[in-house]
Amino acid sequence: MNDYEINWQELLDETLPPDHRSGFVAVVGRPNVGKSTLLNALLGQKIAIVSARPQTTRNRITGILTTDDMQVVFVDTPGIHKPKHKLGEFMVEEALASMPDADLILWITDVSKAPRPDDERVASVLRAQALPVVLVMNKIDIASPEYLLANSAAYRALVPDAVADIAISALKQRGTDAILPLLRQHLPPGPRYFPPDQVTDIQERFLVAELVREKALQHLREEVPHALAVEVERFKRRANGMIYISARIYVERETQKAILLGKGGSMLKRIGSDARKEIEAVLEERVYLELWVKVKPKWRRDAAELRRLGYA
Ligand SMILES: Nc1nc2c(ncn2[C@@H]2O[C@H](COP(=O)(O)OP(=O)(O)OP(=O)(O)O)[C@@H](O)[C@H]2O)c(=O)[nH]1
Ligand SMILES: [Mg+2]
Repeated sequence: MNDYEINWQELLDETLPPDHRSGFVAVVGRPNVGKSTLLNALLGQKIAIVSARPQTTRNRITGILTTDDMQVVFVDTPGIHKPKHKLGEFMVEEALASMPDADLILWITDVSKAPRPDDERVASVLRAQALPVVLVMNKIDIASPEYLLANSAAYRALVPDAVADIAISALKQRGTDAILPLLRQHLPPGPRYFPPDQVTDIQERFLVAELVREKALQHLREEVPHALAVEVERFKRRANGMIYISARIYVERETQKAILLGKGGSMLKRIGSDARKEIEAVLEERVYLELWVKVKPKWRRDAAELRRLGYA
């Protein structure tokens, strides 16, 4: 570099305190333990959908938290489980792929329950790698005191080399304040990787599809939710200030389509209305949302379909 060139990176870094820390934090664990709930709580903003059903998250989702002296790039991941189809295999691969790039791993567990085989599966992956692990024992708000001690001891025993452990409730935001100081302690010195005002790298279209899927997950029962995929086909900002969105919901069977539609289309209407309200709140714009349902047999086992839907 010659004398006249400005090194912008150096200028930017100059404004950071000398002990600035940063890093990538993979948020991993078995399905349904509260990974996405915790990510949203830490960011103070909803970027990952949440539901009472296991296997809600299907992709890696980046959430960026910037303070004066630290930038944490969280990567929320699908729950690690024993996959039953190609979609499941993709999800588990997504979760595992978050680890080699990470500086630290947050292992989220549900301390209201004893470790399950999927927890043991996660723990064995964690023990086989050299990254610092922070054990997060979530859902203390529903953990009965008599089991809390035994369960937390059982989780600790699975990761004897963990650099720290902490008991929290992501839902009630209890204990969550202690997570950032812990991360600061264990993340390496480093620069900001993203502009300080950037919270995520997900696209609006993706978030919209996810919010539709979340509402469908919340309203539907039994096996239908897992067979759902949502594709945003049109996303247009109109001159009148409204966003026009058209999305297609895929299911695998006619019977699932019938359940999704409900009597006289009432179920789909409810899902659409809930989704529209939340999309409007998140995008802070008025939205017209149109939903369509299409049967696509066995799409979860079809490599080409999965690729098209962003699960590849
Ligand atoms: N009582 C209680 N429920 C919680 C807590 N954290 C999360 N939940 C609930 O647990 C369920 C699963 O939460 P998610 O955040 O979707 O869990 P996840 O680990 O991201 O799940 P997958 O994406 O399926 O792997 C939801 O019903 C949440 O409301 C908590 O601290 N206490
Ligand atoms: Mg999740």
